[in-house]
Amino acid sequence: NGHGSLVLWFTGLSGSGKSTLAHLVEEQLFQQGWYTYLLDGDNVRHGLNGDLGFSEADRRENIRRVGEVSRLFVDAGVVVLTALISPYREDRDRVRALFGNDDFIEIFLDCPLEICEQRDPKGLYRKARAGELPQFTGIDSPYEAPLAPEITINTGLHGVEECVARIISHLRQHSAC
Ligand code: GGZ
Repeated sequence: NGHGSLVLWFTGLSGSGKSTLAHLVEEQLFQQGWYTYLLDGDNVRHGLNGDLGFSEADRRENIRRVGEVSRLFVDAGVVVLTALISPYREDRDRVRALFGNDDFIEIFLDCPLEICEQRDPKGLYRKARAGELPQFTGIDSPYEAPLAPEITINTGLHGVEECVARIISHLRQHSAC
């Protein structure tokens, strides 16, 4: 698009680092002078998507809405960062289709389930394993890894600062931001 705004679409399991990395990347882009906005699954689910749960249909609607909202922000010239599990490939690809070729950057946080589960910052995996949290992604609900994401980072192997640097460097190389 004309003003250089775009979407950085983070996808990955719970605990893979989406919110953490999206926050830090946003900070850097903001310091570089971009208007930025972070749509975090956790927050969006309290307001806009407060009516949605974690069934397949609700997750798909969650992604669809955040995709449409992202488009509005990009139209307004904002760099949008989204941090949603977004487990279904088809839904992510449908969002991608809302944007120009260079305006949608899918960032796959490829972190082994075992590591996400070890981190378990909110104790959700433990609950899911105990059967207290049904339909938990990676346990009894699917996650479909992207086939051709613009960026893949194994957040189990690299520290936070290195992950941020890799994303920023990709954007520079593609003179995206
Ligand atoms: C996955 C769940 C679930 C279930 C609650 N499955 O790590 P978190 O806690 O802070 O982030 C997760 C968040 C996932 O919401 P999303 O909107 O990103 O999901 S999706 O894209 O699939 O629509 C997790 C918490 O909500 N959470 N129950 N059953 N994550």
